[in-house]
Amino acid sequence: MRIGIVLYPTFGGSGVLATELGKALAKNNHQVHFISYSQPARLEAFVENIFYHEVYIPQYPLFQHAPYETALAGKIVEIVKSNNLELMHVHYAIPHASAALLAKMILKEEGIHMPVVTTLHGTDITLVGREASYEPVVTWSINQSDAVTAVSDSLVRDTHKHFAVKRPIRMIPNFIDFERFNKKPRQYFKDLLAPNNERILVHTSNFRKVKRVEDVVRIFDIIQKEIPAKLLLIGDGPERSNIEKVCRELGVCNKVTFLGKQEAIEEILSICDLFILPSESESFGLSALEAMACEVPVISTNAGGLPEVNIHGVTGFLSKIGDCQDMAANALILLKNDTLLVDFRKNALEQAKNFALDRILTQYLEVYEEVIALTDIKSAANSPL
Ligand code: GMT
Repeated sequence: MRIGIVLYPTFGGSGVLATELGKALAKNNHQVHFISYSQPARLEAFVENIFYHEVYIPQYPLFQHAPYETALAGKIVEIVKSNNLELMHVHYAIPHASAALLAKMILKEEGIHMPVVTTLHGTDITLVGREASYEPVVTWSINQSDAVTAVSDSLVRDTHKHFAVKRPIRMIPNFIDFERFNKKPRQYFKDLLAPNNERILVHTSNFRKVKRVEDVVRIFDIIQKEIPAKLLLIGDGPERSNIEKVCRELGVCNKVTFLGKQEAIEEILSICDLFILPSESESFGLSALEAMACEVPVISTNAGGLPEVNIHGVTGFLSKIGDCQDMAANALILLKNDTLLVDFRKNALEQAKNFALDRILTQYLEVYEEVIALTDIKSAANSPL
C-alpha cells in the first residue's frame, strides 16, 4: 500500500507511535509518506520505503498565527497526487483530521478518492479537543473520517462521552517493538548511576502538568527515607524548573538525576527497578508499556487507560490520582522483596507481549484494507463525500 501518515514530530506519545507504525509498515514493504512540520524525533536514520515531507508554513505580516492547517491540507493534496497515495492516516484529531478531510474534499473535485483514517490519542479528546472552540471541528472530523481508532477502551468511552459521535470507534491499542525494547545487560551504566547498588526508580514524560512529575519526586522522597534509592527523570518540558525546585525543597537533589530528552530510552530502562507514572489523565501510557517491555514494573495512577496496561497486583500497582503515600507504599512492597520484584518483572514482560508490534500492525492493516475497499466501491458509484 502507499500510505500517508500525518503526525506531530515531537517525543510525545502520538508522534512516537505514528513514527514507529510507519517504520513497521515500511519494513513490511508498504510505502510510507510522513507529513509534518519538522522531522519526526524517532525518524533518525534513512529507512527504505519511507519518505518525509515537511509542511512549509508561509509567513506574512498580517498573520499573528500562520495558518498551519491550510498549509497542511495543501501539502496533503500535493503528496497524494504526486505519489498516488491510497490513504491518509492522521494521528491526533487537531488539526490533522480536519486538514486531511479538507484535502479529501479538494482531491474529490479532481476525481481522486482518498480515505482518511483518524487515530485518537488522548489529549486531543480528553483535554484540548473539549475546548469549546475546537469541539465542533473535532466532532465533525470524527464523524467524517472513513475510519476512527482510539488507543484504549477508556479513550473510546471518553470520546463517546464528550462528543456527539455517530459512528463506531475501533479500539487498537498502542504497541511495542521488542526488537528495540528489551532488557539489555548494562551493568556498567547501573554502576555509574547507582554506585552503591541503590534501587533505581525512573520516570519519563514531557513534564507537562498532566503528568504530575512533582508527585514522582514526592513518592521518591518517601521511598528514599526507607531504602537507598536513586531517581532518574527523563524528558523535559514546562514543569522542569518547578520539579527542580521541589527537589531542592525536599533535599533530594543529590539522589535525583535529570537526564533530559533521551533517544535510547530502552538502555536506561534496562537498569531500572520501577517506573513511576502518577498522571492525572492518560489515555494509554505508552511510556509504561516501554518500561514493561524492559521488565520494569509500574507504579501508576488508575487514570484513563492505565488499568488496561498496568495490571494491579500483577505488573505493578494502581493508586488514586495524587495519593503519593499509597504509590510509595506500593513501591516499597516491591523494592523490599527481591523475589516479588522478580515475579512482577516477569509479569510486566508477559503483559507487554500482548501489545507486541506484529499483533497490532495486523489490526491497522485490516482497517486500511477496509477503507480502501469501501472507497473503491463509493468512487465506482460516484457517491457524495
Ligand atoms: O501525554 C503525552 O505524553 C503526549 C500525548 C500525545 O498526544 O502525544 O500522549 C497521548 O498519546 C499517547 C500515545 O497514544 C498515549 O500513550 C498517552 O497516554 C496520551 N496522553 C494522554 O492521554 C495524557
